Amino acid sequence: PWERIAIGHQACVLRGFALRWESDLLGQVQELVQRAPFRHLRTPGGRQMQVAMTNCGDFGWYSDQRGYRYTATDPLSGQPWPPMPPAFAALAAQAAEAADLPPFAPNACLINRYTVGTRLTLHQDEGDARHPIVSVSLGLPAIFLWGGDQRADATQKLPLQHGDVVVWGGVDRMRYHGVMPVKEGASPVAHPLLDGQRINLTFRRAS
Ligand code: MD5
Ligand code: FE
Repeated sequence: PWERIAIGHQACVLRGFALRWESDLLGQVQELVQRAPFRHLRTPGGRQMQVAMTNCGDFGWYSDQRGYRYTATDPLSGQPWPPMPPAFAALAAQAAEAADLPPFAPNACLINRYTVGTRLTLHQDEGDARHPIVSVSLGLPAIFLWGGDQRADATQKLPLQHGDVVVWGGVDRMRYHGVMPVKEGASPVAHPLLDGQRINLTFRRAS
């Protein structure tokens, strides 16, 4: 029981799409963060990010004073990022299919953690725009800011809830976007990982 809502030419929200994977996703994230803990990365400008991050898959998104890039190993441990759990890859592939996009096999999954008050300022994602991005929202709701191809373009506010999946492809892939400060609230499901937090999984193809 999920619903598809078009939000652009090649972007859509799949409301509730991740709910049937809920317990699998939460269990896997909890295991992953034991091997590769959440941490606050630094932007190339030297600022510590409010959102805490970790990764799984062949490549992980990383940022420090030297710039941002995808790495095959976790700089914190020197070990490869934990493998992407099969349930993650399956969810991302099925979401792309539900969005009528070509087969999508992500090799990078960025895991973002937002506590109350945390926001993500307007930015543009780099990367291979031939491949879509699939993003999964878990825990506290958030308001996603969706802009245009220029930073100064007007933004739309898009509420995202626990279990929602958004797919961005093609012409919509390089639009500016961000997340408004996450508000306090009761998590829609009782789980230690979601206590006062929003978790976002972002699936990409890195080279
Ligand atoms: C989040 N994360 O909710 C979002 C979900 C990030 C990030 O933005 O960079 O980790 S992914 C939202 C996204 C990705 C690619 C394109 C567009 C939005 N878009 O064109 O709007 O933590
Ligand atoms: Fe982004």
